[in-house]
Amino acid sequence: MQDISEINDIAKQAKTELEQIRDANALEEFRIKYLGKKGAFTQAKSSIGKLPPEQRPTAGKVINKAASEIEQAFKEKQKQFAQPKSAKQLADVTLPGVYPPMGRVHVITQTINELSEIFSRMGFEFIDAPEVEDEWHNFQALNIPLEHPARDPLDNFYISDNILLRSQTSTAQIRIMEQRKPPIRVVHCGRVYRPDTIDATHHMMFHQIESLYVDKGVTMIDLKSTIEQFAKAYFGSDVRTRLRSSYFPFTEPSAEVDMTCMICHGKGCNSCSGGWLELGGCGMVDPNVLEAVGYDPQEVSGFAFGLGIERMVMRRHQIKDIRLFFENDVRFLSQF
Ligand code: FA5
Repeated sequence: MQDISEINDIAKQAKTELEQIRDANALEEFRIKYLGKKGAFTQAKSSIGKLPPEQRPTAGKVINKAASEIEQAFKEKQKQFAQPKSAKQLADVTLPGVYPPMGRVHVITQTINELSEIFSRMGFEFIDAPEVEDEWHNFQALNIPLEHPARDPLDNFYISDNILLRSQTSTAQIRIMEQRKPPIRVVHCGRVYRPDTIDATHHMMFHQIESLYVDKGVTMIDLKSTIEQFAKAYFGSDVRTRLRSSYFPFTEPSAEVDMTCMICHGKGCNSCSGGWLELGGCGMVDPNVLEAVGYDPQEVSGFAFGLGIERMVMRRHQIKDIRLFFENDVRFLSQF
């Protein structure tokens, strides 16, 4: 070493090289080159004695400082390439435990579980049904004829000519009626698919709950009281429901189910329509549907309803945007 500036150059070079190191072998080569017995810093230290006496104290300080900085940076890098400890080394029972972050059941699944409990208490059986359907179950059997606009390929997710992702859980009505004879009292929850434009209240994939009750002498009163009981059990005893006349091809008469707004309690506010919010559709099973599955409409009658599950959860928790359910943001999901 000729003078102190040389040590600064070595330190700078060492830093640059260290930053570029990507594996343990290169790190070892670095150690030998700079920090080993014959390394640049060791040699610089031993050549202090060759400097003029007045420069030696300053040179010693500069070398020690640079060497210790590089040593520190070297140790940090070493940690990156450290081999994992053996199971024996890790088995120190005196160490505090490390808890993995806990997952949780998605709020929609939680809701489906809750709906299952509510409807079980009311005597309904939970059933399963496929999401990939044929046109018979999604349309024809539900009294939706070939020329009906609801069958437009642009309004559905067709997989092939006759097969599509179901657009409504009403398919479950047909599935169960084909398998069983009345009395039938069932509920089905699941995903449905529609190429709707996504916004705060619409999604292309969402969940519905479908209910079907077929027996001798089932009337609109059974329908109305079942919906009312369910709404009170899920939303709270102060909630009221109403049926508003409507049209669905598979029910006659048909109605929209409305519930009182949970913000203004039916008085009317800017979150609802005159104190009411739509929950879904319902009606008495159309005789054509009963005939399609081989039932005699003179002998039995039934009611059915289908409600949007995301919209229900949004009402209950005052969630403003349906997209939150599907974005997997744990800050949202961990609240439920
Ligand atoms: C139906 O799907 C009928 N199958 C309901 C029915 C069942 C009527 C049995 C009669 C008898 P509708 O298309 O209105 O009806 O959908 C029902 C509910 O699903 C709506 O009220 C709404 O809550 C929800 N829904 C509809 N489209 C969307 C969407 N794009 N995103 C989120 N929820 C939706």
